[in-house]
Amino acid sequence: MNGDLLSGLAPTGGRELLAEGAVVLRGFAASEAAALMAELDAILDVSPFRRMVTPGGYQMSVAMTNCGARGWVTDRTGYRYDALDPVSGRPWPTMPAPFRCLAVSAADVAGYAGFAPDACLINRYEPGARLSLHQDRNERDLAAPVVSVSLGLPATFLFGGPQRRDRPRRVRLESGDVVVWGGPARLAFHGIEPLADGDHALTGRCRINLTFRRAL
Ligand code: MD3
Ligand code: FE
Repeated sequence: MNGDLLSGLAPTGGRELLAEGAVVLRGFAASEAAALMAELDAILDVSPFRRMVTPGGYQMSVAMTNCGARGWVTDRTGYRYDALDPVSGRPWPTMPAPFRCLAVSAADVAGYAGFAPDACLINRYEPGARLSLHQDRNERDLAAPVVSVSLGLPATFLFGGPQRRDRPRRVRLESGDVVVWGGPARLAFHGIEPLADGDHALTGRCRINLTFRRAL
């Protein structure tokens, strides 16, 4: 799995090895970004962005929604994947084919053939919104990677280690960048610094991040 990337060879062809198991594909989604935003509009008609509440009782600054057979939700009772959107009371919108194809091909390029995402968490950052350091461990199969797609305003991603205390590296993610997180990077602590204000032709005054996961 992940042969040449894990063996320490120099990255080639736009693949940039951030750490063992973390592969950046700069601009991989750039040519499809507008099509992805059009699909997002249809998702939002059914399951709009909402700011969820953490188990600790804080409202998140990032607004979220989902598409796919499962969606990630948080409320006072905890974090989980759910087949139903608690706002609409209906299933999450189907994962559009252009979303799925992009995620599967990015995973394939990074060495994860056969990635079968069943959940896509969609995050919206407005100026000042941030995501504090956390691990993603609500997924049943931690051998499957997570694929993230950045759209709109740039952000500073914080990439830490396996322990919360590990000092994070700062990585700038721009519109069209795709990152595949697997192997030892899958359980790394990570976050997003408060979004700087700006205006982007694709999204206006926000950043959108799609994360594709195998939840079940
Ligand atoms: C590394 N999202 O949704 S994407 C998240 O930009 C999340 O919205 C951030 O962290 C965002 O959980 C960062 C990059 C990312 C996503 C998931 C990961 C990196 C990851 C899971 C494991 C390790
Ligand atoms: Fe995360």
